[in-house]
Amino acid sequence: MSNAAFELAKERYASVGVDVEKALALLGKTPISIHCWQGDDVIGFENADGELTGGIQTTGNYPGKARTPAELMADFEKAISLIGGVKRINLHASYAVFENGEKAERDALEPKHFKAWVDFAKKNGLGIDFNPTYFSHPMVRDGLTLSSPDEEVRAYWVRHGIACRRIAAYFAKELGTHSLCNVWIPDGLKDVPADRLGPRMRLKKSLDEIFAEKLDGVIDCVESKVFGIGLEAYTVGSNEFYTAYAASHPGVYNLIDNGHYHPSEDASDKIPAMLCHFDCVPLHVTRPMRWDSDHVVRLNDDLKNIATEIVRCDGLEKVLIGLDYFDASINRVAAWVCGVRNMQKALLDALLTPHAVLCILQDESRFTELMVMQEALKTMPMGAVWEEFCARQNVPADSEWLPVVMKYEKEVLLKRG
Ligand code: RNT
Ligand code: ZN
Repeated sequence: MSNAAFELAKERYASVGVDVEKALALLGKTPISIHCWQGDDVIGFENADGELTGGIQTTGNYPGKARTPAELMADFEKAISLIGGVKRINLHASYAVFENGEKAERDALEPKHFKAWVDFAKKNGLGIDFNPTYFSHPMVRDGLTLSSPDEEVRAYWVRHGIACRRIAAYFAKELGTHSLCNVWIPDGLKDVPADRLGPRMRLKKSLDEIFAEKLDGVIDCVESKVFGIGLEAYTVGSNEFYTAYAASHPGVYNLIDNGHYHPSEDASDKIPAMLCHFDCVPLHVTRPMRWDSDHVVRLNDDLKNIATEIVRCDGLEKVLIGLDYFDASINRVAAWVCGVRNMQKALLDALLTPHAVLCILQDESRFTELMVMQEALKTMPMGAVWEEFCARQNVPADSEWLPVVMKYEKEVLLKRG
């Protein structure tokens, strides 16, 4: 059955040179990697009352957070049933599933501790991305891991990194798709350092040790940050440090988390800059807000700019889109669904933009026409195309998915202790 609003929208887009069917097809096959950690406030399964440390924080006490692998998997399945397109799951090492009371230290994790996730991924048709967990752990001493001057600490975390890359290789092999393996460490200092070089040289050495082994299917990346809570003065893994590291180590990429830069910087502009030099640009898409870098992704200008760069730089296959936010003050399933759908809407909006036409206006210095056309495009009927996307993907429209989540909250989430 044809939808009249969609048919009209299609004609309007055709009039500015946009092929709506092509946009829908591209959106439908663009994978979004969904972070598991929104479901339980970044706690993981190592101990029930685990505490989140490492310069990141969740705030809020909304009821119903997942406490076990079974609960997190059920919640994730509920979320992805409301999201169209191709989905992946992004796991952290702290989400290892130990069976029969068996436990393993982080530096001794093995693929078998993630078999439950592989089964889950196969059942749901997901690829898996991975992150070693260098926070919320007693071996993080004085806020340091891979850059620690204490050789026992540094070596422990190097072993963790090596173990995690092998787990990522296992995901890639089992699931027949790459596994992005992302190093983010909290290492930094609260107050004015006496030495900024030493920690960075130690981090460089640690990374060289971690990345020494060649592993099929693993895409390695490093994630910088400008500061963390309690680590305001100095971050060892800064943007320049990691960008230069990635540029000088083929096979290692620089992950851009748009919440990790100075607030007035437009992180979207990093995408074309990186694409000049790298064949892959991994992203953590989030929403920074003042001092916090992890609010639920909304369809705002920052997000639209990111999607625009991905699309107009022909980056849909090169930019690996992952989300990274955690809000404990609202329904966590809704947080997932809302953020992922917003990412997709931003991509759709970018796919419905006649970039080639705009580009000619720029190159011919026709800046008045460029501005007027950019503004006119803002009121094009993207919503009707989005509704059509949801219908074709068999997921609810915007006005229909929240009741499904609320029913789940009543029947499942609120019954958790
Ligand atoms: C922290 C980084 C990092 C984490 C996740 C949990 O500032 O953004 O990516 O959010 O690994
Ligand atoms: Zn991140």
